[in-house]
Amino acid sequence: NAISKKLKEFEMERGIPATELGVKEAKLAFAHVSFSLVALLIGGLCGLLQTLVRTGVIPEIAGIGYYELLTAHGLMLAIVFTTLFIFGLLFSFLGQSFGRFEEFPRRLGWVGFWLMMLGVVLVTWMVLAGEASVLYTFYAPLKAHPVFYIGLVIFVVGTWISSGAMFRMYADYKREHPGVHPPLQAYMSIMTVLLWVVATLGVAATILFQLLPLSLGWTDKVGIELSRTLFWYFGHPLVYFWLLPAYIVWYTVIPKIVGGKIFSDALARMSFLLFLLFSFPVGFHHQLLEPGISAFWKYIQVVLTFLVIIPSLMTAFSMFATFELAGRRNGATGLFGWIKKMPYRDVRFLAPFVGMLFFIPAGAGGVINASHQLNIVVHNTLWVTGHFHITVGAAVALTFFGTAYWLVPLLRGRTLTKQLNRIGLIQTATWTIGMLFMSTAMHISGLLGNPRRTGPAAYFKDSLVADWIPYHAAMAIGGTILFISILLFLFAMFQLAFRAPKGIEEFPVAETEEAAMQTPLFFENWKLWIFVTFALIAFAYTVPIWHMIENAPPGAPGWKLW
Ligand code: HAS
Ligand code: CU
Repeated sequence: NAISKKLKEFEMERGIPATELGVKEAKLAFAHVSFSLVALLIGGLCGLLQTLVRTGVIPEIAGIGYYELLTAHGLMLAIVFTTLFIFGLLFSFLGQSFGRFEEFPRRLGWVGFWLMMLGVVLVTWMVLAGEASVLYTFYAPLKAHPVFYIGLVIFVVGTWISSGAMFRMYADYKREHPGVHPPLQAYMSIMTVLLWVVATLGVAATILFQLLPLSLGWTDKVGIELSRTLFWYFGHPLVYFWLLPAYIVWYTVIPKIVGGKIFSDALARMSFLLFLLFSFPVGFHHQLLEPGISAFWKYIQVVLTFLVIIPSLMTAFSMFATFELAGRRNGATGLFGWIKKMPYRDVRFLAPFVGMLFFIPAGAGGVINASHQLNIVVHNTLWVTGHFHITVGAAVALTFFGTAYWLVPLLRGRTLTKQLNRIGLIQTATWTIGMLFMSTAMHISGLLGNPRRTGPAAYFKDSLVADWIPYHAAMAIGGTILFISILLFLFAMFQLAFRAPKGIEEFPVAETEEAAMQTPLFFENWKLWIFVTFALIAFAYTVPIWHMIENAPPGAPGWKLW
């Protein structure tokens, strides 16, 4: 047809593929991205409905109340939307880096995709049927239907198979190019999936050995502290699994869009390496207020938490450097002259940039959370909900939105038009306003003691907590604006996938600045880094987990609270 003919001509002319991504690779990536958008729609709708139910604007319908909606909201957005979008994006990065995939890894990619879909269907079915109102953390001793856990396992196995496909491609490239650094985007993508695979070992352990047997009735008690510890061993690196793909875009795509270069290849690789090393031994910062873990081990993991902030600070530094150098190339002067030179009218830049702005207070909030004394004030309040809506819900989500505006047309052989770019700008603005309303209200009312994950309660009318009511109104308003933003986004994506004019969208990848130093080859020493990663995990977890098992209370029966 016309488009492939045009592509062919283009390829002939330049002697290279029109885009490094072949048609088959694009199909695989688009399958992931398009289903991630379905999850975004369902998850966003459930988010809006749970706010309205909690605020008392609407009643629960057909037995689907606050906890069912909140569970679906969390799972659909935090797990399904993110993971599918990320795998689609990483397959695109690998296609761009390595060219066409071999038949075998591409097949694996499809097997992984379909297993993920099967897992999602089982999990969603159970949640909507009211069999698994356990929220996205499915904490013990809450007990869901076995099919819920089986769905989760199938989903995770799917991701492992897709990750295997990626490892295979990376290894093939390294074998064929000895002594060379694989492209930066490929290195970062592999680091991201490696982080995911190591992290999911923990959650797989608690599901397979604790929660599923409990749910099937094979055991009648569950060790709560151990289960939560295995969950957070996964749960913290999970947040970096969301963040790192956004960072790949910040490091490698944004410089191109602002007309600059990647500040430093070595710095970028090193920050990702540090994420691998320090993402795992920090899960206790989610359990600071739980008994059964000694203060010493909490302290150790808090120190390590402060270490894992460093690669984010490196990223901030690198972004400022990129912006300033690009600005100066375009004639900016002075310390802040670059601010006037950025392409704010390009959604591919604006959305991720607003995400970066959100990430400044979001990161500061994380540092507050990690400080034990302050955690006592904020733990289990809406403050934490505010924190993760400006991390994953703003910094990461906005980056993914901005990315989708070039990725979706690229995968579909179409181009981003002026009008759709303008819709993108409006959509970014609505997301920003909605999120400002919602997350500010969450942070403040959290400080006033407003608990998270608590259904509509009669005590709201109590004069003691009447202060919270205006904040709930602000959250409902913010949530509504956010949902409108999602609808705008999905409209634009539909147009970009099926209606926009055909053509070749550029895959924006920046070049690197003239390097002050060469990237050291030991960054490629995977055996060493995986060893150090597991050594740090063993250091931070062996003794406290041993204490948990040795001093374990008899265990708790599973509970179904709904
Ligand atoms: Fe967090 C709870 C600590 C980062 C997500 N976090 C959560 C939960 C989620 C989450 C989902 O220590 C709730 C889990 C649950 O359901 O219970 N978090 C941290 C720390 C960081 C952090 C120390 N979190 C994230 C990221 C997330 C995320 C990233 C998702 C993507 N978090 C915690 C703690 C808790 C917690 C406790 C438990 C709370 C409790 O009690 O339950 C750090 O990684 C943050 C480092 C980030 C920075 C910011 C760097 C800034 C950059 C932007 C530069 C801007 C530019 C633009 C260049 C230091 C890179 C400039 C332009 C101009 C014009 C100025
Ligand atoms: Cu964490």
